[in-house]
Amino acid sequence: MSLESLGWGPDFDLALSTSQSASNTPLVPGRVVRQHRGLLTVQTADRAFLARAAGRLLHQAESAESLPTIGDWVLLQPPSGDGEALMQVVLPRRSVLKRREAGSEHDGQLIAANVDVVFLVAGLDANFNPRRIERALTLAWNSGATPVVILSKADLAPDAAARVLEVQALAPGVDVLAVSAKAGLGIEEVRARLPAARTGVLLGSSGVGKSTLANKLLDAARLVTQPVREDDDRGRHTTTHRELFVLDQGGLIIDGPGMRELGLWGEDEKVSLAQAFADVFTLAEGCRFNDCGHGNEPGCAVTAAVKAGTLPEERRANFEKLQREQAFAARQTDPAAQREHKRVQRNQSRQGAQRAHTKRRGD
Ligand SMILES: Nc1nc2c(ncn2[C@@H]2O[C@H](COP(=O)(O)OP(=O)(O)OP(=O)(O)O)[C@@H](O)[C@H]2O)c(=O)[nH]1
Ligand SMILES: [Mg+2]
Ligand SMILES: [Zn+2]
Repeated sequence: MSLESLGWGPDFDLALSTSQSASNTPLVPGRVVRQHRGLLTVQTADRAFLARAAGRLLHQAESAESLPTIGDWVLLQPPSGDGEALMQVVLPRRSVLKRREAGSEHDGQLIAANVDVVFLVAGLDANFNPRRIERALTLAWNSGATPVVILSKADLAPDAAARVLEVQALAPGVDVLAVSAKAGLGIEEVRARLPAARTGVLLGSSGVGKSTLANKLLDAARLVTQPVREDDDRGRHTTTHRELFVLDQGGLIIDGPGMRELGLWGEDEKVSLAQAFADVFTLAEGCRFNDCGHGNEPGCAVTAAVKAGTLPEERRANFEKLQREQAFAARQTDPAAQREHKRVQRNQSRQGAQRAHTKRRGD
């Protein structure tokens, strides 16, 4: 198996020669193709190794985010006998997909590295929720990869075409595909986005059909799938590890467990929020005040668009919610933002008290 067939590109050549010359033991390049809890499998040109991070790599890591994850290119020191290989170097990533760790405001949890396309999968069944797609898009833009929305189980939706239009309105400039793995619909359109050496990752809640689609792309039932529960339509978290598969056509696809929540965090999201809500940002340029909250402010162009029916109210509300979430995340790390938040809160409670007072007087 050649490294090219695993997605190796010329951009890694330089990184490799630099890292090789800095090391005195001969290291072997390979890609992390399977991740089950802490256990990684690395595929090299010759064979697959079970691998763990070398002590040096663990010590040098600035955070968990610098440790190897699925899709990473690493340099290995092969074991002398049957043991595990040691990962000594993680090559610089072309892209990295991460989400906020549940319960933590700081650490991003890595989902995959060096992906070119993020397939956001949402089922066209009872669980269909465009708001969730909007959130996931922000995360995808932030990764450096290109998002593509897949509306799966299209065979269950008589109005699939209308849903596609609905999601297209939420995601300007993003491809939205109606797909049915069961009926074999839209599969070629997914395939077309994974030419040789390009890596895609399937992202979405448990039970939306990620593994079923991956199987279809692989043309073989190699991945475990399971029916969703009848009563609540929720999946069962069938897939418990992440794995990278090479398709016949040469593209690569990563399947993994479903995710309950795609948290947002950190400063970088400002960029992705601007991309995911480019239409709202453009409207906001027309607001009278620079710090317009797009609520009841006079001269607010966003509110005007909602009233005129050109911007759906839910989209405005979701934009506001994501902005709030982001501001919250920013406050966790930025003292100036914390002070500003306290100041605004104090003003608000003072105004609230004044209003209550005025009202009582008016009674
Ligand atoms: N009707 C219909 N059902 C589908 C389709 N694709 C998948 N399913 C069903 O949806 C259920 C869940 O599919 P999986 O592929 O296991 O879902 P998953 O996203 O991999 O779930 P996790 O591994 O738990 O994250 C299974 O019963 C599939 O048969 C489809 O195109 N149409
Ligand atoms: Mg699965
Ligand atoms: Zn405004």
